[in-house]
Amino acid sequence: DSSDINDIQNFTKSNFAAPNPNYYAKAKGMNVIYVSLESLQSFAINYKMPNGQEVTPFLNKLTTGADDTTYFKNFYHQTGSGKTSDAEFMMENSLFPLSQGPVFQMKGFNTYQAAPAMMNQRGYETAVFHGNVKSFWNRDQMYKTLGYERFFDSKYYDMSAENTKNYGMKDKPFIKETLPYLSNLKQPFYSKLILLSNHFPFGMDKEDTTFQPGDFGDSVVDNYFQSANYMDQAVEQLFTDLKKAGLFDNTVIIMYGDHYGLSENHNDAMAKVLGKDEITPFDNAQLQKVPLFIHIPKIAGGTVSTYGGEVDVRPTLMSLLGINTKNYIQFGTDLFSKQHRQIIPFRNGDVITNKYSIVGGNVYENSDGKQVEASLGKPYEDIAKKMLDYSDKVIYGDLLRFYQPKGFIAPDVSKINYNTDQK
Ligand code: GP9
Ligand code: MN
Repeated sequence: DSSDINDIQNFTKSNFAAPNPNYYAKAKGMNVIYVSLESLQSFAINYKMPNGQEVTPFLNKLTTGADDTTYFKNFYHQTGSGKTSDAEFMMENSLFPLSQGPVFQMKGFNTYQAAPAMMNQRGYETAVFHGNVKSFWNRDQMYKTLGYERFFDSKYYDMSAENTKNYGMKDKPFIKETLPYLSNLKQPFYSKLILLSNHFPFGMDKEDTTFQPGDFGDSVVDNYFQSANYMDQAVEQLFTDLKKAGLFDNTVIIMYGDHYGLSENHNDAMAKVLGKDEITPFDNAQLQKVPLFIHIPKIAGGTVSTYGGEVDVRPTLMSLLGINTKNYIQFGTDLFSKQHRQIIPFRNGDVITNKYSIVGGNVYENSDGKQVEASLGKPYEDIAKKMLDYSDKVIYGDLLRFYQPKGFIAPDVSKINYNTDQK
């Protein structure tokens, strides 16, 4: 009931991680672009094919700090069955997705205090770009609820046969057609680009790539490298285009892999990819790492080893923008904060910390994968369970109806209409 919200607020407030002064407000007033890299997993970053070719040469450069970019190498996806949309949900709300069913579809009419609404009330224009029909994952409803003013879906793109594959636009034509829309937004803007090419079952049309697929005896795994490489090129193009458009130096760019692309069904081939005898449950847990890159203009980057998950991104971004979220109901903490909590709950009950991976009730040391006493995991499992339970209460009880952070202005959903301004 509504009294639960007080307990939950006390919990999230007491777990708030004070911002790091070296990062706080360093991107105040800047544009924001999220880029969902689809199923890119961290193993592909800096991976070399047996013939020596890098799969993601552009992203690999970013891991060295190129273009003022910070790379989080111990970052995990926390999605459930809502896949891409679950990742989006975490990024904008810092709440967990549900253990049963996609929250975008099941709770599209709830009250949220989401990032698009927070930015919109601060004078930001807010927009999503995605080359698929707007109803997929109930996005057209949920985006309104989250406060997005504009949704550039497939209607805005040239969805001809050569431009599309699988769910929709290929990444290169998508980026190309997005740039004019993006540069015409009123600045500052808060936006997100959802890529599609690196999606199961992967692989590219012949004319779109010269990258040689893998030879690991599993066509899904083999083709994964090809679409990851194609996406890497598309992202490089995005960076080049943003520079040309004069946007790069006043825009924070957050790029993330939304969830795994290669399930446990592909473990035989993955063992070959990683040069291991087999993929153990511990290895499989590490394969849930997805890359997180944050370009912050004029802030030196590089690779950091902080442990975190998708739920941590919103508090991180808000700190960069100089927005205090202490009074928000959120379950993540700022990845740049010295107080960042390195406990990552997953919807299947597993938990990863900076020290341990707790997988199926067994506890392993992250450093060497050695199994240790199960009781060592208990305190982390308890905290993780509490976080998930509280988040579920918020969502199932629609509890944000009863709590509004000071200064937050709820979006006027009745004023949002994605049908009016077509290209
Ligand atoms: C569909 C795209 C892919 O629009 O976001 O969704 P996924 O299957 O990865 O959840
Ligand atoms: Mn996805």
